[in-house]
Amino acid sequence: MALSRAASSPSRAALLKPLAAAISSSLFRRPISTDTTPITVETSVPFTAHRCEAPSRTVETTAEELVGFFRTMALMRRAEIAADSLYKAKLIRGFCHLYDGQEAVAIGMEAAITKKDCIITAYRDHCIYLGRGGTLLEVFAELMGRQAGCSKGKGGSMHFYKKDAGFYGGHGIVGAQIPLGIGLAFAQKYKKDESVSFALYGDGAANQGQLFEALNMAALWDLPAILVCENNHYGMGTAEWRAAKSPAYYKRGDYVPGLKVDGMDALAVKQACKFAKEHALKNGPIILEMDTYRYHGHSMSDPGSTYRTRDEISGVRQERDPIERIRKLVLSLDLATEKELKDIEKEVRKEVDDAIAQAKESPMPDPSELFTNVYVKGYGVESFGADRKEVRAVLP
Ligand SMILES: Cc1ncc(C[n+]2csc(CCOP(=O)(O)OP(=O)(O)O)c2C)c(N)n1
Ligand SMILES: [Mg+2]
Repeated sequence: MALSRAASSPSRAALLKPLAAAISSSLFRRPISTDTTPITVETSVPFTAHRCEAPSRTVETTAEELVGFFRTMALMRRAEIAADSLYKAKLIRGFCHLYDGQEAVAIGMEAAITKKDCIITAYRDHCIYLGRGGTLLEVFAELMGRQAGCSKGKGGSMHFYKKDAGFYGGHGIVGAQIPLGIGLAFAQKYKKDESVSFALYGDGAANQGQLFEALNMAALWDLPAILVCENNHYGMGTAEWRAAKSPAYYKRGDYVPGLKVDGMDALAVKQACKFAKEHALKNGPIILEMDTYRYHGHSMSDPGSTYRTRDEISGVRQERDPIERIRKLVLSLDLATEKELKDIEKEVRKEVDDAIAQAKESPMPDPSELFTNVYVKGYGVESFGADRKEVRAVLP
């Protein structure tokens, strides 16, 4: 299997360099995922800073955290691959944007913050939702338009929310979530609740005017806002170099500090988000540019190979894959065996399959529920079937 071959390559094992000299031998190793002995690891790529001091490349972690990262990213990856199959089987309809390749951003961010901190993102939202504690059942039920979905089957792929965990969506209009995220930060500052808001957007969205308007207000009022540009280097079929005069997105806030981060390294993401949270609470907004990559096309209608080469995609998989990097680190630190990691992958595969089976059992929303939480009541709105003739529901 290509993935395990890549994992055993010694040259790539050097991508993340363990600093700790005294690493426990396998004989004395505690059971995986419970060992909280501190381990220090140096990120392979330094941070590049704009108008701020870069944080240290030395990141503190534990076996528990690293194996947890591996498990959660493997689960996210598996879920996205399964969503691809469900889409092709026509069980998921409409829009669907997958996150495989970008998992380290979601999990590194979560490792640095709490659920009191808010997150808002665009339409590539399934794994952000899982990172906030959403369940696989809620994900697949929502994707297939079922009642057990996180938006009761009425939002679909682009409209996942989990307000009880500070997740405010799931937005389809490119860039529109950025001013909303700044609004969340405004509320946090107003209520003095010492938490921050992460507004995620893509490299394509970074060229939009509303980002700069929102940044101005955030900086003017020192709002605790962290703007995360997930730079996967492509918009909708357009390479960043065709769309952006300056692709240094971390610098594009001008007067707003920024940091460029290896977004394929979960520990670098964690370090950057921890730094950004402290910065934002003290000084106001900061931009984090996460250098990342998406393996799938932009959406399900994009094969993803017309504007980039297959070699480029397989090169990233071989050299920078976020899951393989953690696998190599865990193995090189002797925190788990290859078999233990393979077993984790088997477990998550089963979890995903079980969630899909359960989601299929969930009924479609009742027609009487069609407008609930969608339209304001009292306007007599009617909904028609696919033939556009038969009225299926009327708003009370
Ligand atoms: C205002 C607006 N313009 C255009 C679109 C169509 N559109 C959807 S995604 C996208 C590209 C965005 O790329 P990027 O911000 O890099 O995010 P990525 O898809 O790479 O995560 C475009 C043009 C839209 N949804 N909204
Ligand atoms: Mg992009």
